[in-house]
This record gives sequence, C-alpha cells and structure tokens, in this order.
Amino acid sequence: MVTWINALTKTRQRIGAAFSRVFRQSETFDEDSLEELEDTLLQADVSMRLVTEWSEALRKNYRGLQVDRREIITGLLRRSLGDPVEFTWPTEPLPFTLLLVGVNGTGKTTTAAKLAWRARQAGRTPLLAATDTFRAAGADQLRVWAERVPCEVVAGQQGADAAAVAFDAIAAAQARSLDAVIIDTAGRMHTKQPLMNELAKVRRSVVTKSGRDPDETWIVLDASMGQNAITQAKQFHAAAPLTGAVVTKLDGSAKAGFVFSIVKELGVPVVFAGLGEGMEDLQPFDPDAFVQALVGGDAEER
Ligand SMILES: Nc1nc2c(ncn2[C@@H]2O[C@H](COP(=O)(O)OP(=O)(O)OP(=O)(O)O)[C@@H](O)[C@H]2O)c(=O)[nH]1
Ligand SMILES: [Mg+2]
Repeated sequence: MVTWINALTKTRQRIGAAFSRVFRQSETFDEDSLEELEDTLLQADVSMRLVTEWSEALRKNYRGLQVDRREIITGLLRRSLGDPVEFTWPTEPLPFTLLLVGVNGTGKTTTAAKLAWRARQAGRTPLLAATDTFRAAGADQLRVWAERVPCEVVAGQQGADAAAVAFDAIAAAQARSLDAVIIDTAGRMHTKQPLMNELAKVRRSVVTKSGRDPDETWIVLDASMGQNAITQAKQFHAAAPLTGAVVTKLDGSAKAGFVFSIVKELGVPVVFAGLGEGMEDLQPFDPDAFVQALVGGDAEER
C-alpha cells in the first residue's frame, strides 16, 4: 500500500526544500519569508487567490513577530481543508447510488472498481454500471475489474444509450436487493455541450428509477492537471451537481496544491484520493496526512 508521504514525493521534491527554509528561519516573520512562502505555494499549483488570502492573513497576524512558522503555516493549510469526510456506505435507502464523472482519462473506471472493492470489504454488495458506451473497450474494462472485485456488472453495448444503462443497472440492483450502484461514465470534455447534456440525461435516469437524486455525484480529478481541474469541475457541476471529489494520481503529480482549491473554491469535500494503481491505493482523503506529506515532516527536515 502506498503511503501519503510516498505518494506526495514529487510535489514535495518541488517545494519541500523551500518550505524547510521558511520553517527554519529564526528571525522575525518578515516580507522576505512571506514572499518565499508565496512562491513555494504557487509552484505547487495553489491558486493565486488562495495564496494571496493566506499570505494576507499571515501578514496581518504575524509580521514582525517571532513565531513557530511550521506550526502556523501547517495549521493554516490544514484548516483550509476542513474536516475529513468519513464516508461510510449508507444502509438506507437502498440501493445507494453514486455517479462518477470527469474528463477523459482521469481514473473514473479504475476508481469505480476500487470503490466497489471497498464496498465489498465493508460487507456490502455493490454493482458496477458501465455507462461508457462510447468505446467497446469501456464496458470490457469494467467487466474485467468486476471479476477482480468480485461484483455484478451491468454494461451497455457500444453506442447504446448511456442513460438507459444507468436505468437498467438500478433496476437490476433493486431486483436483486443489492446495496450500492456505482455508475462509471464516459470521459467527456467539459466544453462539449452535447456530451454534458448526455451526462445530465444519465443523471435524470438515476432520478427516475431510484426516485431521488443520486446519493453522491463525485468528480474524478487527475492531480497532474493542477488548477485546470477546477475549471473543469465547475462545468461538470452545472450538468450534474457535485457532492464531492476524488483526486487520483497524486503519486504522479507535482501539483498537489490544487487540492486546496477543490475545498475552498469549488466548495465540495475531497472524499477519496488515489495514491497508486493498486486496489487498496484508493484511500479516504486524510487532510492531516496530506498537509504533513506536502510540507515534509520534522524528521525529513533534520
Ligand atoms: N499512478 C496512478 N495511476 C492511476 C490512479 N488512478 C488511475 N490511474 C491510472 O490512470 C489510467 C486511466 O484510468 P481509467 O480509470 O481508465 O480512466 P478513465 O477516467 O476511466 O478514462 P476514460 O474512460 O477514458 O475517460 C489507468 O492506467 C489507471 O491505472 C492513481 O491514483 N495513481
Ligand atoms: Mg473509463
């Protein structure tokens, strides 16, 4: 299993040394240290808006004072991530429905499978719905994963109506008294309106069949996209209101700082994070571990 410290190696390699310098400075907290901190955060793809907000708060409260920088800076980063979401598989009303959305290649299909695996680990019966009917491989890929989980799968033929597949999947889960329907959708560009309309249609068919909104709609964001991911997410939110985000490929990214924007600018919690390719590498998002892994631990600094 990949650890948070290992997964965030690339981002830390980019910014860890600069954080250490800021933390180590023993004089008072002055403009130079604030500027170095600002540069460091921007390099990790934290948005300009957030960097400005944080640095103004630090300037106002601590400039000219001798303070424990590690403590106040990590505290500031940590607070901005909010409380961790402790996701548990709901027990009613069943079946629980989860819609996974996002642009091409972010990790939706593998995340769907990993979530099904987690559901099984928690003693639940998941069903995977393969609504990616754009490509023949879309359904096949999920079938292979379903065998590994193992769990049931409902898939459409290539070219089939994605909304109809979602409908059939919920019908199957209802008929077989299964606990959760995890709906994988095709990757789509957030700028292509017909594709976004199709996503809205998939969502409506969940509402029609289950009698309520999807219980969760999570956007799957590739961490290496950095700030671009926020722009995408806003467009998806318009087509299928988001209740959370999954950040994948943190292990391959040097831009992990954009995670702060998901919470602060998009206003949805990060529920899970992908730290590697293994089944068990999709882990509940842990804000404490994330911040510690980002800035580098005490041990590493010494
Ligand atoms: N290293 C790493 N690789 C990941 C992670 N999550 C997904 N991947 C890889 O990313 C690639 C794309 O994953 P998919 O799940 O097929 O992505 P998708 O969003 O379903 O793609 P489309 O359906 O084409 O839009 C695969 O090779 C996955 O193994 C992660 O957290 N870490
Ligand atoms: Mg896919």
